Amino acid sequence: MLNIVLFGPPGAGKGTQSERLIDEFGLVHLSTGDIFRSNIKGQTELGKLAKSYMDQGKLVPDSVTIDLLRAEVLKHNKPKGFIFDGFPRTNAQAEALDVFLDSIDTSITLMLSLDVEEEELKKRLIKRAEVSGRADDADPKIIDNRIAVYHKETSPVKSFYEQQRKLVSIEGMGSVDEITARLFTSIKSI
Ligand code: B4P
Repeated sequence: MLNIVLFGPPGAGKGTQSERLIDEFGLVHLSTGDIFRSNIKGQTELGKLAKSYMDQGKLVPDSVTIDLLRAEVLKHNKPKGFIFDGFPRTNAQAEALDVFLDSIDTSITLMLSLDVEEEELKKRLIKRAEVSGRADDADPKIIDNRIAVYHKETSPVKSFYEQQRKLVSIEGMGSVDEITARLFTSIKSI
């Protein structure tokens, strides 16, 4: 199986690039952010809980997120592989993902980490707020908080995969097509 963690700060282009990767490589796209947003829309209990964190720019608790991810993976019968978009976001999530994938006889193939300058991230998120209606994109203070949470809780996940020699950093500045081409090159050179 080809299992890719697509990683990066908020607004790095994880969702945007995931769409291109699933088309090219026939992978299943699992975005924890998308799953939470669809639960918020459906007004489920999970959605209400997730919203209370997301609207403040905080991470949804690990226990909830890890259980959700496991259940989503198990919904797919004999997939070619997965793109994990926005997961893992903490070392605890990364460790739990390794243990879980091992239990189903697979593992992460590589982590592709998108590097984008902070000013560019903010610009992209503010622009997306105009069309997305996402509360977490609309307020610069919440965006700042999401970026701070990324630096404190999420960026250490890179070292987790670096120790396993699975980390590949990708220049995330430039046009969507340019970044897609860089990602394709990395995956095809495995
Ligand atoms: P996510 O849904 O993962 O959202 P994101 O990090 O904001 O966005 P992404 O990087 O996918 O950006 P996109 O491609 O859309 O998370 C939202 C929230 O959910 C989190 O803050 C957290 O609360 C919660 N959550 C999710 N997963 C969790 C987990 N595992 N544990 C705990 N909590 C979790 O790009 C952004 C914008 O930029 C788009 O408008 C796009 O069009 C534009 N763009 C993309 N590439 C561009 C380029 N090259 N040039 C110009 N614009 C570009």
